[in-house]
Amino acid sequence: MNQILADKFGARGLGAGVWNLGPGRDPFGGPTRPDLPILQRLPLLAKAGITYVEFHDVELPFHQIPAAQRIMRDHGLKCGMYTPSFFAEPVFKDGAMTSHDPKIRKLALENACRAVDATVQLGAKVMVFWNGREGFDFVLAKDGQESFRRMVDGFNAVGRYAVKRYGRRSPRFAIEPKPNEPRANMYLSNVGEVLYLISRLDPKLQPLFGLNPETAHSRMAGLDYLWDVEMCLEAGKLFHIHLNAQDTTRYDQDLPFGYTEPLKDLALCVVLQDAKWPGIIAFDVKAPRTDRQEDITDILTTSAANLKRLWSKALKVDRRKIAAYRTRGNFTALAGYLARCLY
Ligand code: GCO
Ligand code: MN
Repeated sequence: MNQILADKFGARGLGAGVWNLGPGRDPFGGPTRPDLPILQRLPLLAKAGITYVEFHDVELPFHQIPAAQRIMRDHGLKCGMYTPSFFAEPVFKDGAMTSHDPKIRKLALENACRAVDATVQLGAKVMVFWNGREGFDFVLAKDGQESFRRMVDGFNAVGRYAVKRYGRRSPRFAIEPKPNEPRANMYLSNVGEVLYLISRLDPKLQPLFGLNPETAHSRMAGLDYLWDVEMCLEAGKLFHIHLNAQDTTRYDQDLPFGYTEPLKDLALCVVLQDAKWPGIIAFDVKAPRTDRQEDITDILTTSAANLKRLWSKALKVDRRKIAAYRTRGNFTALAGYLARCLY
C-alpha cells in the first residue's frame, strides 16, 4: 500500500491518529470496549499499515515521548503530526485562544508552545490546530471581531515562539477547519475563513501557516471537499490532510474513507496525483461503537484498502479525456466517464 503511494507520487505514506482506536464512547453512552492505553495502540496502527502516527498532547504528554519513540522504532512508525488539545479540558469550555479570560488565553499559548517542542522532539513536520471550542453557542456571547483579533494574536505568538526557538527547524502549522460540533458555530469553520485568517497574520510568519482540510468537516458544512482541497493547493497552503467519509450534513461521523462518495474521492485522488502531493495521506476516522475490540482496526484497513483501490483507478483516469470533456462543455459525460473509471 505505502509502496504504491511512495513509488509513484512521493506521498510519504499513510497516517492515522491514536484517537482513531478509541473505546467506543459517544455522547449517549460510555465505552463498549476496553480503553487501550495509548502506547498499546501503536503496534495495532502499525499492523493496520499505518506508518505515520498522530497524537494530541493529552494522549502523549512530553515526558512520555521517549517511551513512545522506543515502541515506534520497533514498529517502523514515525510521527506524522502532533496537536495541542484545546477542547477536552473544562478550562477550555469556551475556547482557548478566543476565551474571554486572559489567563486561559495565556494557558492556551503555553500549551501550544509546549506542543511545538513536542512536535520537534517527535520529528514531525506539522503541528495541527483544530478549532474544537473556538466559537459560540449563543449570539453576542462573544464579540466576533474581538475573537478574530485574539486568534490573530494567538497564532502570531505561537509562530514567533517557534521561529525564535527553532528557526528553520520550526514545524509548520496546519489549521483544521470545522463548521460546528462541539460548538453550535465554530470560528475558522471553512477553508476560506482560515485562508483569510492567515492573510491577517504577521507577513513574516504567514509561510509557517497552512491548512489541514478534513473530508467530513467540509461535507458537514455542505461544501465540496475537492474544491476545498483545490483552494488549499492553489494557495500553496495544503500542509496536511485528514481523510474520512460523511453522510451529508449530519453530526461528525468519521466514517471510513471512500465509503459515502467514492466518485468524488476518486476525483480527489486525481487532483492529489496531479499536484504530486508530497505529504502523508492521513485518515481521521473513528472505530465505531459497534465494532469489537478484535476488529478495532477494521476502520483503518477499510480506509486504506479503499484509498489503494481509488488511487490506482485514478492513475488510469485519462487526463486528456478530462481536458476534452472540459473543452466541449460535456460535464455530464465527464461525470459518466469518471463513473466508468470507478465501476
Ligand atoms: C474532530 C477533529 C479532530 C481533530 C483532532 C486533531 O472533529 O474531532 O477532526 O479529530 O482532527 O483533534 O486535529
Ligand atoms: Mn481531523
